[in-house]
Amino acid sequence: MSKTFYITTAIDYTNAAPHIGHAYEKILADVLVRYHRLKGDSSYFLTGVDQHGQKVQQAAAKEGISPEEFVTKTTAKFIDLWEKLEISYDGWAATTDPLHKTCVQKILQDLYDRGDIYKAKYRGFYSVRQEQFLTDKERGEDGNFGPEWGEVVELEEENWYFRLGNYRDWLLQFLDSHPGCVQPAFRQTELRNAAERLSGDLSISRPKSRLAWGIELPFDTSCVTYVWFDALVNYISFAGYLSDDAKFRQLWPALHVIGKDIIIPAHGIYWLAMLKAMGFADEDMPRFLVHGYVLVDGEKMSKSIGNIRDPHTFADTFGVESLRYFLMRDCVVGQDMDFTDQRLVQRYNVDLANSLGNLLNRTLNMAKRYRQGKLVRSESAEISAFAAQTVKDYTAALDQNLVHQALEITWGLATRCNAFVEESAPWKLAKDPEKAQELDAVLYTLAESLRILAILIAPALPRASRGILDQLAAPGEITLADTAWGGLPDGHVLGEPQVLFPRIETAAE
Ligand code: ME8
Repeated sequence: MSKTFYITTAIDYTNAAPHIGHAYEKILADVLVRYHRLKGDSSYFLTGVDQHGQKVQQAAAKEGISPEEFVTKTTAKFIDLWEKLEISYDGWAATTDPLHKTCVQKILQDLYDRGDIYKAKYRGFYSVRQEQFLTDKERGEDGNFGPEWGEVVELEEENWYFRLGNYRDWLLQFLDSHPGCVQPAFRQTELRNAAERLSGDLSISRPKSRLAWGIELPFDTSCVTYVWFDALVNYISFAGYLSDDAKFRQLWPALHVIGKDIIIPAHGIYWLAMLKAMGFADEDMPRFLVHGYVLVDGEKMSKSIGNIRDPHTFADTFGVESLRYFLMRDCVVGQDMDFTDQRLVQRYNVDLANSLGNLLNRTLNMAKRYRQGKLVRSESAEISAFAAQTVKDYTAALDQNLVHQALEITWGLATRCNAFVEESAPWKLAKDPEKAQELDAVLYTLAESLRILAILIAPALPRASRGILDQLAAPGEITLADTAWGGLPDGHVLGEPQVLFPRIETAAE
């Protein structure tokens, strides 16, 4: 059996409700996994929630409820949203799951037994309000810790450390010999630079006196595991590591889809070093697809600015697929995008309502009017060649995870077909009995192009894809191979035209 395409996303903190940035990442991974399914690859999509840690403990305390109760409540919000947005995950990684906890503890015990974890005293500045040690990075321009940290005291604490520094040389050698391990390439360069500066080890424990909400260390019950050490393990614990060897061998290694803020140091340094320490070979290291940020009106979303966007609102106002389409089409994979309501509506109206929606509607209506919906097989060689090239370019883009590019290429075909309608003017051909064959060719070409378009949009817009295939009365079970020209047989009767993407009329429009 060939290897499975195993794709994961970051697991979201459950200290607050999901926002549009979380939605972007999950939709991106969803489109990629749906593409692989369309190709017929065996695939597995893991997503989930990061339920432990100080942020959750604090948020729960604020509401006066237990962390368990709090995470159950917030986790439900993520699950609800993913259902609404049709995120088709196969596995759900929630870090309070006993399977995960056991795996984290086994890994810790093993690293401890091998001498990769040791105890040491740490003395440093500690923010009582934020409940965290501060480093020089947190100092303001005047060299002091700013008022946002509240009371800062010098504190000595005993903690457990992972010998991260021992893996620096290996990491550099690994990154140098594996170009393409991090996409886009400039992120790999940044990671390499950070690895070069790496010094010191990683504190992987927190005393329960300060943080009780976490996975207990197997060799010291007075401490819990540092939340990142716990969270990163989800990618393997939920893939069968140390519990289901056959599953793990089938899945691993993964493609990790993550945001730009968590490649350095969490994934690119801690995670790779952890895997190396656990004995993973170089060829079993994961790959990373690092996406940018969704900005709102040019700004980072934050509670203090009050510009956090709730994906439910967009999905309810404009429809799930307009949101999926906008995020995937407008965000160049790897770069930031600016999210504005106006651009969402514009994208929808121009690409979905006008270009694709109109093409579908015109084609079905003309076929109905001139031929009672019945097709005669013949075609424009130019358009069928254009469609074949589109499929080729689309595949090349998606094989490199470039979803925005694949959509742009797909809409190239829709645009070409709309122009073809104008050029061939079926309404004129219909008036001339001598042009009957020409008219048949135009109608078949358009219907067949629409069938191919429906397949190409399936990963990003599964509902619209089904809707188009339905209206064409074409088979709903599709694979990428079905994009070969000629799927609609001679004499095929198309279905009834319906408006798939009604225009969104807003004051701004
Ligand atoms: O970092 N635009 O969780 P998180 C795009 N629990 N992506 C964004 C974003 C934005 N505005 N804001 C956040 C964590 N993200 C950890 C991960 S993985 C073992 C543990 C992305 O809820 C962010 O980059 O803060 C990350 O990939 C994901 O959302 C979860 O962020």
